[in-house]
Amino acid sequence: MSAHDRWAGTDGRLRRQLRQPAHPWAFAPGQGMIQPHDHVHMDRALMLAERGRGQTSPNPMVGAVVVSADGRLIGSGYHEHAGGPHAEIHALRMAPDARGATLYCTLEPCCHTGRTGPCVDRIEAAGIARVVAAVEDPNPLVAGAGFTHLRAHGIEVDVGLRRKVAMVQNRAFFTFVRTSRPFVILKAAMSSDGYIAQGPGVRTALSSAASLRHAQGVRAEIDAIGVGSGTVLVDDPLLTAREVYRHRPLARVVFDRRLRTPATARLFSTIAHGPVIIFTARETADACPGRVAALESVGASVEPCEDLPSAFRRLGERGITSLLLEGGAALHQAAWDADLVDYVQVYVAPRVIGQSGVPFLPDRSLSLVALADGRTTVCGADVLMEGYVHRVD
Ligand code: AOF
Ligand code: ZN
Repeated sequence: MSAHDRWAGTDGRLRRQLRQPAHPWAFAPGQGMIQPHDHVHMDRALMLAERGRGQTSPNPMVGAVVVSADGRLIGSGYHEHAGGPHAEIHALRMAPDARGATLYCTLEPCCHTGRTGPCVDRIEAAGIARVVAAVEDPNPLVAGAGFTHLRAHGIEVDVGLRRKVAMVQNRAFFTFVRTSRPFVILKAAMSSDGYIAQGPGVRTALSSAASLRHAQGVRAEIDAIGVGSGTVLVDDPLLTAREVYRHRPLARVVFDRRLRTPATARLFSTIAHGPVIIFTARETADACPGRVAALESVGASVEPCEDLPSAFRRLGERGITSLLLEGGAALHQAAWDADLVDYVQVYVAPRVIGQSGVPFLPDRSLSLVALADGRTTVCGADVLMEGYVHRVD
């Protein structure tokens, strides 16, 4: 095996990702030239978009900035929550006279009527002369038609400035719109010799307080947390976002083919935090109507389902754009084998468990150092290693 093959993982998956050709929307300037100040204004729009993090699902985070012909910032805004005004509208409302101005936006302006009207009409009516957008909207109702509309009305359009940053910012939205399933983060806590528990069914606390706090931060912005029934039986987790700000409901999903989840699980004491969805095999649901009824009586929604891909699609139909897969080992392996993992987050603890432990992804087709755009972060005594399996950009 060559050094490159070792670096890129053993199953070719990451290699395929990294060898993808440049995206056709890699920077495409319009009639004008991109100037240094364009980057500054787009960065401001990206920062504004960030204020919507965790609040806008299933819609994207979007920021917008209006700059007058003589270079003054005359409007800015961001998308605050799904169903509310789009970022462009907030920014234009702040700028009563935007004739001849440039609008910077982190996503292509929309040209359709959804819960709100088309932004392109408002942009045109405001007399905007130029639009600089980071990236095309993958929504099939838009998908380049917003740019076409603007150009057809004499507005100069530049696309692709900070494209990658904008796509990563909205990685859940891009994955959700393109694949009709959520962006999936596989999360695990692992010993330094590669084990996630001391033995099957043994509750093993590995993470430092700093790692636990970091993980709560992820829970604050995700749409759903997923676990296997084994994790419910062994850990009896609450699966809530704690000590972080979270306004929206958090969906909790149990993958439970055999319907082993007890109606007495602590999870059902937290229904006020968000729905609990239990995916089970159709045969199990048919054979055990009493168990289904017991789970439904404590607030669960029991959904018969063929396999993991169809369960993930069902979550997409519910508008769940991101899913944090917390374990256990069987669920991680199933998602990995079905090529449904987009991003991996592993908190590596300075502890050795030894060969009697439960290994993390035992087929060893995942090499943490081969993850794309990989990052390491110190979390107390632990090191968080994370990166992409499927890049969005
Ligand atoms: C947003 N915020 O700032 C922009 C969006 O249902 P609607 O009318 O809010 O439309 C949602 C779609 O509009 C969304 O999926 C995306 O394609 C486009 N742009 N959406 O929520 C915004 N600019
Ligand atoms: Zn819009």
